[in-house]
Amino acid sequence: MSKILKIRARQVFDSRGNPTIEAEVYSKSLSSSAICPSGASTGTYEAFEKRDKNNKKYLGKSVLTAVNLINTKISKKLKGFNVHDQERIDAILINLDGTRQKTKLGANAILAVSMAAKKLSAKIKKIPLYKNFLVKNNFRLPYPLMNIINGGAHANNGLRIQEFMIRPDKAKNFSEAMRICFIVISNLRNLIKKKGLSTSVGDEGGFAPMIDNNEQALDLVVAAIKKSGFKNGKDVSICLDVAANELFNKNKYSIHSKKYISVDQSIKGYQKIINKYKIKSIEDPFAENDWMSWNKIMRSTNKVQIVGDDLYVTNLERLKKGFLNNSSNSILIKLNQIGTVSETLEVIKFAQIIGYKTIISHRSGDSEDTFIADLAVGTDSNQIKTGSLARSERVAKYNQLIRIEEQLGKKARMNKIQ
Ligand code: 2PG
Ligand code: MG
Repeated sequence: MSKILKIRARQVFDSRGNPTIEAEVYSKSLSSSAICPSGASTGTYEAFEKRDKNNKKYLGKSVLTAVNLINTKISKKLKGFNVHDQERIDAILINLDGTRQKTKLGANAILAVSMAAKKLSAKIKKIPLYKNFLVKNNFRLPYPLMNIINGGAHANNGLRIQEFMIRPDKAKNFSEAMRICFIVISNLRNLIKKKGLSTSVGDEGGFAPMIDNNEQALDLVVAAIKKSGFKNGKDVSICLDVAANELFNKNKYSIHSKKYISVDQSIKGYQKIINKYKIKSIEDPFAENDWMSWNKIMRSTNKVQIVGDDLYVTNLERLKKGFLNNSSNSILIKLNQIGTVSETLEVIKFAQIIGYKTIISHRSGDSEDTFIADLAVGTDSNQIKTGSLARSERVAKYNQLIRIEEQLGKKARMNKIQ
């Protein structure tokens, strides 16, 4: 009943229209499938995404070799194993690959199988997926970090900062959090329209108006919050993902304008916008190898959530290094940065032990798969970052959280931000 019978994979497409992998794990009578996401602003230390670089039919982007590896090698190896033993399954996949960054099989192949196994295990146990992770009772819902203006590598408007997000800090429950975000986004749409700018959206569903000045974007967000009748910094907070890897050159950064300036000047720029716009969270303020600057910004503020994404790449070794260096107080979690469900859970557990906030995240190339919504609840993560209230691959995760809240009924509670 719980034994893996076979695994089948297919090439499907992600939200940017690029090929990606769907794996389906079968037991005797049931099966579950999962789709691997894909990033654009990727960190150097992320696990490897395997693509058929030489297959010109898909401009080098197909994943047919990885699909074939699942259908042959991986399926053969995992046949007969207990699907509830996730750690064993993941260990076998890691060993079968045998490389540090999962370059042989591809982390995209490995992760699709790992997630599908986790889903099948829940299905066989007849429990919802969120009950099949770390938390066993007292489930809490995460606060949404909604990305409402897109810039950087996710849009072509020239905005330096990649993501301008809102977090409804005063929401008492998840549905209320969604209502607050809905109102702010609706007002933002009107404000952008009034300025004669386009309300078309970027890769993560946030607006991508043709503005190229961070403060102009921040002014728009503040105005939308105000127009909605909320207090910026109290009811709704502004959060940023700078994705500074993309803005780094020879120890200088071009975060605040196109001009490259020193780290100290960049920190001054951060302090200015933190105070002016009451910013509560900054992700990847500096580049992935610039540990000193992370420590500097941590020492320059104690009010702001500093989030490591490309810095940690959901990797335990890098998180330990960051902890010793006092680099941040929070970590972004992306399954495909490390490549298996078990390793992801290890990182979350360690982060929570050292008092870091865990934020579960989508990728800019994502799919209809809602695994991360359940993962956020099942790991007691404080926040979830999964785009705006637009594009079904983003909204699907929020809708799943609404369902989970409904299922939990009176027992449902929100996580804690502070
Ligand atoms: C990020 C992510 C998700 P990408 O930088 O946090 O928003 O983007 O998937 O392109 O790395
Ligand atoms: Mg990021």
